[in-house]
Amino acid sequence: MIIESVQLRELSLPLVAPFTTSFGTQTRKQTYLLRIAGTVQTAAGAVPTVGWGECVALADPVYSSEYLAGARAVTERYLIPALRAVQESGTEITAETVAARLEHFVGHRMAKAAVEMAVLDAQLRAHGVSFAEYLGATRTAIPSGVSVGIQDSIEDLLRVVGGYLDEGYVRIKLKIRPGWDVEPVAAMRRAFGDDVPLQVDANAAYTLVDSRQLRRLDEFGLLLIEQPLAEDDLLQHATLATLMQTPMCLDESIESAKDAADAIALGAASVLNIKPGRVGGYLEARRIHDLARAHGVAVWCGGMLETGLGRAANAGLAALDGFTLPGDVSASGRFYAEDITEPIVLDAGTVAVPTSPGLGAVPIPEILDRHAGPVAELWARG
Ligand code: OSB
Ligand code: MG
Repeated sequence: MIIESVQLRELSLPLVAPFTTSFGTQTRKQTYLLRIAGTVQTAAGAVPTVGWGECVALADPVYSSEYLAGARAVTERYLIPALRAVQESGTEITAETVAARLEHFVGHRMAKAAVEMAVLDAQLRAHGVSFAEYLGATRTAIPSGVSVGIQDSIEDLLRVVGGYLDEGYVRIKLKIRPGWDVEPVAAMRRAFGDDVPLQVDANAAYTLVDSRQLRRLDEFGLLLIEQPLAEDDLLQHATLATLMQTPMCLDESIESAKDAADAIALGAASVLNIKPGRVGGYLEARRIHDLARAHGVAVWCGGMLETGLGRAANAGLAALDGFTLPGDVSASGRFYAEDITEPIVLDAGTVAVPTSPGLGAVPIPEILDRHAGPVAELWARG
């Protein structure tokens, strides 16, 4: 495409309830959106287009080293100027080349992913192609799971989970940490039976020394345990996987297809959580899906409390064949009383895969204005 402008706008949305994980409690979703405008050459001529990207970095560097203000800074100072230099040298920017053009900047995958997402959205809109179609997905709806934060009491947990099951969510993921692991899982099984698809996510809160405690989870027939150990503990995850029956799943440890290949080769994971932002974008996410599928490793789509924009895009990705487990792509209402797009809804335990061009969602201007800050021009029309 020929890029004419790039704008950035910060956004802060209240959560319907606090969300607690082993690394902290969130009461608001803070993010920024990128809006990239330009033209794309198609068979019908030059088509004006707009694309949206959403950054999944959390406000603080507690899930990964990235954090929102850092992602914004690297985007303003390095990523957008680098793309501008490429275009001004006479080379066209395409969604498929964004990652390569930014590769010399180390890390900052969530920041890069937001840029690629916006270019891809703009490009696909101009061509009239949906995200799912572009990625090669064929499913029209995806089963929807829900990630349940750490609660103040078992009683609260059972009430919250009961509500989600009543809404129709087909899989429950419990956040765990030392002191909140076997007891809530056992209570879940007592209250709702052994047939509810159930998994746990530790967000790197344990060490191998805790393996005896973690093994106690084996008796509950969990689908998987997600990221019990630290980000860089691939080898230790491989060891833990031999000590437990519960399938080992990695989230934080996987930042690229290369990481996924290493994890599979080491036996550190038999399941992967794929989050497009964490791995630098939807194109790398698809490569990880393809790699895992070739190895017979199941994948599912994780979430980062995305707004309707990221949620719509995730639904497109999760429609690929290899996403054989329900993901954390839940309805907008799971986190937000008011989403910035038309809300993503739950229908008989599934979320529809958007079919309109691009991501399949756009911000609603009046709602965005209520929750967003001023527009920053990162690449002004000129
Ligand atoms: O580990 O999957 C995680 C949210 C923020 C950071 C990390 C994680 C999560 C979730 C929520 O579990 C997933 C969602 O968006 O529903
Ligand atoms: Mg996780």
